Amino acid sequence: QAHTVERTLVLLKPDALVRGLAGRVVQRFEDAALKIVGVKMKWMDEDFTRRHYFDLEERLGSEVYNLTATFMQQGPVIALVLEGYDAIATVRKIVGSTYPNQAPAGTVRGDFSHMSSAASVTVGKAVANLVHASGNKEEAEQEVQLWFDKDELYDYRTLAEIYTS
Ligand code: DGT
Ligand code: DGI
Repeated sequence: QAHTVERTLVLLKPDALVRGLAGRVVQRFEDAALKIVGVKMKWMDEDFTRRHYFDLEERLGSEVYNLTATFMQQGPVIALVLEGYDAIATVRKIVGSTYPNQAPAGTVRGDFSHMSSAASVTVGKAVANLVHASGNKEEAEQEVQLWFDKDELYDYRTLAEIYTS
């Protein structure tokens, strides 16, 4: 399959911000030559959380939804739109699996967190996994559209693009 330029949504969740990890997490995406084409800070409300995680309750049940929603609203988040070849899969690779205890070292979740879903259930907490990243093309398109107006996304060329074209 051909490699295509994609855009994907990343959220630095409240745990990343309160731990002061935003810069180091963004650095990893820039290091992988992903281009930042949109950024905003937001404190999610109930309505917007529902729209972002519109299918989470149906997929994983109301307990997981409620824990996740409360967790996402405990502080502000930073939303990024990243662009690059196969950006959706590339970002998921850099981020690592949903449960940080299963995410390999070298990934954001593997390096900066260690929580399991089982542990989160016993302590009645959300999985503090630092970032959200769109899971596939359809989700990416829907999420970028939910979070950003067209005029909040920017087209520009990186130095690499300028000197290789
Ligand atoms: P994400 O983390 O928002 O990027 O979403 P994914 O695609 O990595 O994971 P997903 O969509 O299956 O789950 C969304 C969120 O729901 C996840 O970040 C944490 C929460 N969650 C998922 N499974 C569990 C669980 O077994 N226990 C608890 N407490 N939360 C869960
Ligand atoms: O698509 P619409 O329903 O006309 O517009 P929208 O409510 O999705 O929001 C427009 C812009 O505001 C879009 O860039 C998404 C952004 N937005 C970010 N956070 C929120 C938000 N909109 C709402 N309603 N609530 C939020 O918390």
